[in-house]
Amino acid sequence: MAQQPDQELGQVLVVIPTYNERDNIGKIVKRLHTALPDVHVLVVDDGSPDGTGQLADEMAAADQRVHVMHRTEKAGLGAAYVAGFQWALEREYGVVCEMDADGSHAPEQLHRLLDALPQADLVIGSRWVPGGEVVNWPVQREVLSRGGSLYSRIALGANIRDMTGGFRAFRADTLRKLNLASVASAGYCFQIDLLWRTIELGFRVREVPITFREREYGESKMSGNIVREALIRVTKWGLRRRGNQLRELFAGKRK
Ligand SMILES: Nc1nc2c(ncn2[C@@H]2O[C@H](COP(=O)(O)OP(=O)(O)O)[C@@H](O)[C@H]2O)c(=O)[nH]1
Ligand SMILES: [Mg+2]
Repeated sequence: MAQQPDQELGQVLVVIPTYNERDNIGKIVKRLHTALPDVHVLVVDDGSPDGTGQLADEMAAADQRVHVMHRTEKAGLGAAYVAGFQWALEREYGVVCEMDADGSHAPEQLHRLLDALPQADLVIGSRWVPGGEVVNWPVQREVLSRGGSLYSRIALGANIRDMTGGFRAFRADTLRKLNLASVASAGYCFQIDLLWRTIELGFRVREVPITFREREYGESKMSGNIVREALIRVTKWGLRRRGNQLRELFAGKRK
């Protein structure tokens, strides 16, 4: 099993956003460091009322590989990741990963993503490619996830199966080009937003199969507002893309 993707790519940081994940955060970081002892972790906590932030502070005090960012209020997964990525890009990390705190993404499979990164600029841990799977997920969540990916694929014309997955490895140099300061997607739409920016800039995106497992402890933060945000934004991006295609077509005809 690879410790690092490639010495050339540099130090790996895994950003873990948390909101009320007290029962999960210790376990997940322990599993991560058992699988990949050299990676660093940044927990981005939005002032969890259940004390996740304090627990993360205790973990950081005992382990130099663990860092914590405290934010004052629950502002969505997207905002937490943007802040975490900016923190990473101000430091010497060569690879920046996304992973949920709740155990849905297996740290033992992170090496699959890292192993593929030498041939890519972004690697997505994918539920919907051959070899990928979901375990214990309620059927309505599977329908929502598959449907969301399919709709986004058609609207954006992107050849990616799992557009909404949150188990990812970016080269830091890819993230630097994505204009993170302009990302306004708050919820899970953030995942589509970043992927779309990456594709539009012509970066290489690869999917590797993962097993996604529904959480055992704590609660999902998925909501109707999050779904609506994604639907509206993806539709807007898709229409803009079609508009650009039409403009190019007419410009070509006039020549
Ligand atoms: N910092 C922060 N983390 C969040 C927020 N919403 C969700 N998360 C974290 O994002 C990850 C995925 O969220 P989860 O609720 O499990 O979503 P689901 O897997 O789609 O049901 C977990 O680690 C959550 O704690 C938020 O508003 N702020
Ligand atoms: Mg989850």
